Amino acid sequence: MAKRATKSAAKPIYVLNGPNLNLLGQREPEIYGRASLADIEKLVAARARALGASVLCLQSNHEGELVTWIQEARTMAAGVVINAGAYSHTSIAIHDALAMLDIPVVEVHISNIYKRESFRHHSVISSVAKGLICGLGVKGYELALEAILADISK
Ligand code: DHK
Repeated sequence: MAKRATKSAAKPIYVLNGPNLNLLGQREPEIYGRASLADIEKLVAARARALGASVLCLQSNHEGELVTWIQEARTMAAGVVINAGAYSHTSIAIHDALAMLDIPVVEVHISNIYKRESFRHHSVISSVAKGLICGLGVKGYELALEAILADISK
């Protein structure tokens, strides 16, 4: 049991959000809901604290910055929750960076991408994620965090 606590508490879970997610709450609320990114980050941090873990929440509209944080996660993070926004559908660079990780990665989408335009139906990063949560709104971030903590406690 002591080992479990140390494992999850030692390094934060990175919670990475990609382009346009800084405007959550204002952006197409009928699709993405009314919670702001700050609300989500507070929610996830509180859930992590309750579970004896911590998170580092980062958002960028720039692909390269996300790649840099994913590379950093190789040594600095215990796991990665990622909503890469539109880059999920296009970014081989983010795919390749995630492929280098040997920590659990869970992909999150607030909306159900399969109920939307066909260009959103394929994610190029799902193949390098442990799992994918989509369509469950902001709850998806908490569920992803829980899945990672369960995985690293095994
Ligand atoms: C967020 C985005 O910004 C879109 O580009 C994706 C995703 C869906 C979401 O549902 O969180 O297609």
